[in-house]
Amino acid sequence: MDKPDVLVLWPSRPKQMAILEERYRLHHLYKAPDKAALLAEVGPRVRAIVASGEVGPDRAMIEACPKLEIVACYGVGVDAIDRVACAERGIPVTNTPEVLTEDVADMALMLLLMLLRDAIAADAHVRTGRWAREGVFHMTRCPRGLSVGIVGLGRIGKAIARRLEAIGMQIGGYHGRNAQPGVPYRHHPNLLELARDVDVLILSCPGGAATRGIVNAAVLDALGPEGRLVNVARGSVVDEPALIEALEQKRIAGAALDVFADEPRVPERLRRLDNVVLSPHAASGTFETRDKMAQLVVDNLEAHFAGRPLLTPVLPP
Ligand code: NAP
Ligand code: 8YV
Repeated sequence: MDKPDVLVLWPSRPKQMAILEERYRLHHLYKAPDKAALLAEVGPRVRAIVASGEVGPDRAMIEACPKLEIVACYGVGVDAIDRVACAERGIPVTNTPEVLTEDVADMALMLLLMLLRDAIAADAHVRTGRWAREGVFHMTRCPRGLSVGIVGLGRIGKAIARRLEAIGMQIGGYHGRNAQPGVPYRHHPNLLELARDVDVLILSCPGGAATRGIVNAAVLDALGPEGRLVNVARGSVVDEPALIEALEQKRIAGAALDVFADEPRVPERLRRLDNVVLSPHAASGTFETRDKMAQLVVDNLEAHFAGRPLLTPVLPP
C-alpha cells in the first residue's frame, strides 16, 4: 500500500525523523527553496502535517491540503496552528504536554536567577579581564523576599511555582481565566492588579489571540522600576515595542526572555540592552525532552493511521 504523504514544517529528532521517513512519504517544507511550489505540488496528497511550537499551518495551508486528517505538533503550545480551520474540518490536533514541563520551568528559574544576579555581566567581568583590572563585581539582588506573579498557572506555571518556593521566593498570585482548584495562591482575574502587587512577573500562558499583547505598557508600569519580567510563554503575549521602551527608560528593572515577537529576528534595540537576558526559544531544548516530544509526534501519527485513540489530543477551540 502507498505510504501516507506527510508535510513536515519543522524537523524533530534524528531517530524519530528516521522512523517517520520509513513509515511515510515525507515532504520537508522547511527545506524547500520555493515553499509555495512544494505546497501546490504535494498539498492535494497530504494526509498529515508535523508542526511545532514555532511553525504551524494557517488556514491557507490547511485549505491547500484537502485530504488533511491530522496535525501533530512537536511542542505543547499550538498557537501557531489555525485550530479553528482544523476544527471546521474535524481535523484533530495533537501536542506534547507534560514531557517538557520540568525543562521549561528550569529555564524560567534559570533566567530569573541570571537576571537577578546579573549573570551575563558577571561572565563578561571574568572573560574580558575586567575583574583583574577593575576589581570586584557589583552587588546584585537576592531572590528571597521578592514576590512573583505567574501568568498562566498551568502545568509549567505550577512547576515554576514549586521551584520558586524551594528557593524561598513568595508566590504573590497568578493570573488566568479561572481560579485553579487546590492551589494555595491568590487568583488575580486582573493582570494589572497582579503586576502592581509583585516584584517579578513570569509568563507561562499560551500564545494566540486571547493573550496577544496582554503585557502592555500599563502592566509594565504597574510592575514598576524595581520590577522584572520573565517570559517562557510566547513573544506575542508581550507588547515588545512597549517592553523595549520600558527597559530603555528603566521603567522596569529588567527582562529575561526565551521567546520573541518575530523569531528568530530579535530587535537590535533589545539586543543592545544590558538589563536583559536573552535565550533563543530553547526552554524545552534538552536532548532528553526533545526526544520525548519527537516520540509523541511519532506515536500520535501511528495511533491515527492505525485507527486507535490519539495519545495527546488538544481540545478543539
Ligand atoms: P497549560 O497546562 O495548558 O497551562 C496554561 C495556563 O495558562 C493555564 O493555567 C490557563 O489557565 C492559562 N491561560 C489560558 N488562557 C489564558 C488567557 N487567555 N489568559 C491568561 N491565562 C490563560 O499549558 P502548559 O503545558 O503549562 O504550557 C503553557 C505554555 O507555555 C504553552 O502554551 C506555550 O506557549 C509555552 N511554552 C513555551 C516553551 C518554550 O520553549 N519557551 C515550551 C513549552 C511551552 P486558564 O485556562 O484558567 O486561563
Ligand atoms: C517548541 C514550544 O515547540 O512546546 C512549545 O510550545 O514552544 C517549544 O517546546 C520547541 O522548540 C520545538 O520546536
